[in-house]
Amino acid sequence: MNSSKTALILGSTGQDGAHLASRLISSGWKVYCGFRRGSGAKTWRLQSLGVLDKVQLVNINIDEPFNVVDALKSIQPEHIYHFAGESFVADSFIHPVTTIQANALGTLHVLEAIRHVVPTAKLFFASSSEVFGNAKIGEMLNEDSLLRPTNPYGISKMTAQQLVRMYRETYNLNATVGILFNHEGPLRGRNFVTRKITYNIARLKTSNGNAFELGSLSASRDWGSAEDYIKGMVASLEIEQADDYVFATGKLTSVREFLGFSAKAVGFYPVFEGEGVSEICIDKPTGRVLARVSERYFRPFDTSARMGDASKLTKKIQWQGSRNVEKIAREMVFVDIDRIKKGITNV
Ligand code: GDR
Repeated sequence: MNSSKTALILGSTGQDGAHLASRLISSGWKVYCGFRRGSGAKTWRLQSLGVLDKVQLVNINIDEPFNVVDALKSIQPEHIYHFAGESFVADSFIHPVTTIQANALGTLHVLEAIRHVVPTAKLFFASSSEVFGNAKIGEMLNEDSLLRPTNPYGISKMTAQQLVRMYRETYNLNATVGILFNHEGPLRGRNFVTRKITYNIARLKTSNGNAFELGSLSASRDWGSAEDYIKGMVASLEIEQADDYVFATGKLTSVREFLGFSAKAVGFYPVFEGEGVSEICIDKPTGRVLARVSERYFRPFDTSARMGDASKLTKKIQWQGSRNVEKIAREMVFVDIDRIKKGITNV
């Protein structure tokens, strides 16, 4: 038990923050959950994991440098996990300035505050596979791969992770970078494609509702489990020396396949007909249309399929995922069915 240790999670109201808070609480940490004013209502994730009354909620806006300084002075955390900022890639085309400000400048504020207030604290910074942009087909991406982001979100994360490295090398901060490939679970927001699919499949299974719309069904991602990745993040901060680590499964799955897994899990028999924007997903025995493609969800420029090589992390902490993508889809769709049955519609 680490009963005397204190952790601060910046950006604690999202999927990762909630899983992390739960994990740290169960290991005896005192946990401060930073959230931005306005996201106060989004404590449903912490609540659903049963930790809302076990953590200390603290209003921290990383856009305000002195706000971060004051928070670190009063909390004096030993471990800091930085998840705060913008996380929806598609929106970053619409809000490029906000994205760069929140993710790049916000991270700089966090680094400066750590350097001045708690220079011996350990930092975990959640970066993204979007820093790699369009990799070559079949390339396994690791910590040394070329960074060539193709959207404002990827550029903001690349800038932030380079700042973290610089502070590690220049000021000797114990700052670790996690380059996280997509990671999913029932606490995902509905704007991300996996949860959009499992929520809608659950809705269609439990009602006579209409088909839902998706963007490109051929888009592929290296999808892992959020809970598995959180386990790896906590373990990576137990390593004495800070470093960079890729978190990935090394396997690609298309949106079409993820839809298929989710639909099959609840007893549909999904088949795909048509091509491009005319493609539809049908439940074969009933002919019911489950999903359609709509140009509305196409991105100005979608990042190509990328796979990560997590062997560095695996070697260091014997880390490995416990769920494959089919299992993740199944778990998510059944949680969504359960929520609908209980009348929980606002998550
Ligand atoms: P991503 O996740 O952009 O990879 O970023 P998202 O789930 O939004 O998209 C994954 C892929 O699915 C395609 N797609 C759709 N996406 C959404 N959101 N909605 C749709 O209807 C839809 N149809 C097809 C997308 O084009 C894309 O190819 C996630 C986030 O968690 C980031 O914060 C994180 O850094 C990266 O993963 C790694």
